[in-house]
Amino acid sequence: MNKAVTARAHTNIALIKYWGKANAELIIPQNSSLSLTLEPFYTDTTVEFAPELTQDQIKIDGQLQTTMAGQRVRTFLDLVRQRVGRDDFAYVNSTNHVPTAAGLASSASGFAALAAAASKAAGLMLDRPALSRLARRGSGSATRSIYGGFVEWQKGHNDADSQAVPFQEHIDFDIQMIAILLDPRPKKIASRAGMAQVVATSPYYPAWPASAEKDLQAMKTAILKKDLNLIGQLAEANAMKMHATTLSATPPFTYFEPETLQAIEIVQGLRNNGVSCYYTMDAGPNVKVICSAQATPTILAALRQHFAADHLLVAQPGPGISYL
Ligand code: 2P0
Repeated sequence: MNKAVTARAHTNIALIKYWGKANAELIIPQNSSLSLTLEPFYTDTTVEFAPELTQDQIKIDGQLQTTMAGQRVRTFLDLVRQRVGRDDFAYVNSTNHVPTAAGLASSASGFAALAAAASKAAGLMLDRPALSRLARRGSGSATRSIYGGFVEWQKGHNDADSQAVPFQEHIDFDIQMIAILLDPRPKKIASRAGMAQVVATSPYYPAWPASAEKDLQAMKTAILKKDLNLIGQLAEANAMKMHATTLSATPPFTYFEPETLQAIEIVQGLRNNGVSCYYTMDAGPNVKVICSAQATPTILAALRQHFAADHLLVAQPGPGISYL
């Protein structure tokens, strides 16, 4: 019997970025990455297979999907159907509690929740490593959203070994993030296209995976030492190395907007005044500040002088996948 299954997945922000694929079909990355899963940014997705349907019916945030976002979901459902040998279609209803496509990685929570809900609705009982590998086929960053806390995506070599592992699920030191929403519009160059262009054309790209692997090892040590300053320094430098590859691509591009630099200057100014805070950025103009809960009121006060209060979102370490 068909049953509706609902899963919740939180988004994650990488401290060591995934940037570039070794295999585009299987989404095997060129480098391992490490992220922090965040509360309260999540996606709830319900999947129900239904014999009466003649095609998948996909709703995201209440909107019936007919274009590209819908196609990625359909392709993902095909993969699930193939695994269990069924050919019926499904209702998918997904609600993002994350600003979609604004650089807060709604594809991470979206495909992680879809992997969990669709596989269970189809009758597959997957453990977390298998769920992580399945989520990876939807979107690389979704691989990590199966787990809470600090999560490492071990790049592996193939479909069977490229998966996330929890590095530290329960964090017992003070770390959080402030996301500065600079631009709520969907981003101009999707991360998928951006990273492909960089891998194909940037003469600087080969330096990236090598440098990221070193950063990852240093980051793991910094986390184990609960050294927030070192975590922040490493994350900031790693993010800027990633962004340097976009300027060296042909044609060159950047995710920076004028306000991005303004936000970075505020963070640097606070730091010069003894406030411990660091920035990271993904494939969009938004800046995320890595800091302690203790320093957050001071940082928010400085940011509010330039940015609207409702564009400043505070996030704490969040949990892994759950079924509702
Ligand atoms: C990350 N990003 O590690 C990196 C840093 C953006 C910059 O993972 O093509 O949407 O679906 O695998 O996962 C965003 O890329 O790309 C991303 P696909 P995805 O978080």
